[in-house]
Amino acid sequence: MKQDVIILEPLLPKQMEILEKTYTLHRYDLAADKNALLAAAAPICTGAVASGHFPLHRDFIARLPAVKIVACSSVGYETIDVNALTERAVKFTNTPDVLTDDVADTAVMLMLAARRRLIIGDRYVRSGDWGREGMMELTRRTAGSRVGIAGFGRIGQAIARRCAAMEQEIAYFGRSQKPGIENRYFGDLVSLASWADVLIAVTPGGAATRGLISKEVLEALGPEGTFINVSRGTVVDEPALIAALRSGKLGSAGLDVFLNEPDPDPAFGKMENAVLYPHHASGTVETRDAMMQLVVDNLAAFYAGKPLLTPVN
Ligand code: 8YV
Repeated sequence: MKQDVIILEPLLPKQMEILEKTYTLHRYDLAADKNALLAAAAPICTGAVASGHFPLHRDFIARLPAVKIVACSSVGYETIDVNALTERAVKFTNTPDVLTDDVADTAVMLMLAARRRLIIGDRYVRSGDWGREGMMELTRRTAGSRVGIAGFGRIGQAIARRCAAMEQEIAYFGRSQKPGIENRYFGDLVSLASWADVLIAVTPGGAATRGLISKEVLEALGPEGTFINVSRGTVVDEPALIAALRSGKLGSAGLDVFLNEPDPDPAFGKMENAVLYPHHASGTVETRDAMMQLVVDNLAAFYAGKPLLTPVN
């Protein structure tokens, strides 16, 4: 007897094909009348597929009384009320580890691109300015510079390993100092930003980190400093970031995430000192395949009564 699973956010085609063969799917994501689909699916769906962008709030969870497992296709899940799931003994899984390298690579890519003005340089060659104007403006060295990492979990530490290979001096900020970590710890972000040449935000999203990178932090990083965000748009005071970049109080930025995705503030598009990326840090064939497969494998483990691969609660 096939289990009934509601698809709130789809996976990639390869994994959707596996789900279609294994379960009876209820495609909330495709439904024209979502309320009607929810009403029909609610009594029978024991599983749900979501992503860290789907607003799976308490009231929505209450409309899925039969669900016992929610498998999420992202590592971040601040839009999902895990407490509400746990209160109902609903298991929840996400996709840690498989995207760590890609996100860490993206942070380094944005750091180098921002500090060495890669996009400006590319345009300088393509436009013929190089021939007309001569040498491009000098940029800033990254090797040997000081990098502060806000959020020192798996991704933060993977970034640190990459920065160490570039002989950067590394310090970190977090809720508390991590035992066994040799890197310098700062208990407050303004001090870390004052110390650093580069500040990389890689904390989780959500209410606890909203506006963590404040105007004061950005200005402490300063006119020669670089801010990198591979976390969530909510983590930084975005109006303050725009103002600091415009005024030159912050030197440059490399941004993979924004407050308003997929239509970020148009001010960013007018900036020469910001390198922009469309929330694509995990956007490789290999990583997205691994993330989607984790969703499939967690569901299979749950229904087989086996331990979940990547449980959150
Ligand atoms: C994307 C991410 O959200 O996993 C996360 O938390 O932010 C990214 O990996 C994910 O790839 C879905 O778009």
